[in-house]
Amino acid sequence: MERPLIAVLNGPNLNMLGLRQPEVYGRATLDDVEQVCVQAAERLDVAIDFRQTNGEGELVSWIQECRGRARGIIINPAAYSHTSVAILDALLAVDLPVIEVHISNIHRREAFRHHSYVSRAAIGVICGLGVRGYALALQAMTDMILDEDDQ
Ligand code: CA2
Repeated sequence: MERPLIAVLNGPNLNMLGLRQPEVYGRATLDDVEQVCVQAAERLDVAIDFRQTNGEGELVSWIQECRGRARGIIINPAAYSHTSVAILDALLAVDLPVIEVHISNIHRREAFRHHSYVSRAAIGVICGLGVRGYALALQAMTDMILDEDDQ
C-alpha cells in the first residue's frame, strides 16, 4: 500500500534558522529540520513533502494543493501565525488534520506572539520543544492517520 503523505509547511524567515538568534531558535538550520523530518518519516513509514516559503499567498496555495493529495498538514506558519486570517481560512477549507508547530515557546515571548489565528484550525499545537517538535508532530499525525484507517 502507498505510504500516506504528510505536508510539512514552513513560513517566512525559517530559512534563516541556525544563521541568527541561536539563543531563541537553537543552532539547527532548515536543512537540519528537514533531515529530522525525513528520518522521522522513514521510521514511521510515511511520505513527507517538506517546504518553506516567505510568501503568504504561496503558503495559502500550498495548503489548497494538499486537498485530495495529503492526509495531514504540519505547519509552522512563523510570523503569519499571529497575523494571517488567509492561512486560517485555507486550513479550514482543506478539511485535513492540522498540527501547528513552533520551535520557540511563543507564550514565553512578546505578547504579540501569544495569539495564533492558525491554532483555531489545529487539532494540536506543539511549541517550545525546538526542532524535535516536528518529529513529535509527525508521530502524532501518523497515529491519527492509522486510527482513521482502522475505523
Ligand atoms: O518559534 C517558532 O517556530 C516561530 O514560528 C518562529 C517565527 C516567529 O515569528 C514565531 O513567533 C515563532 C520566526 C521564524 C524566523 O526565524 C528566524 C531564525 C533565525 C533568524 C531570524 C529569524
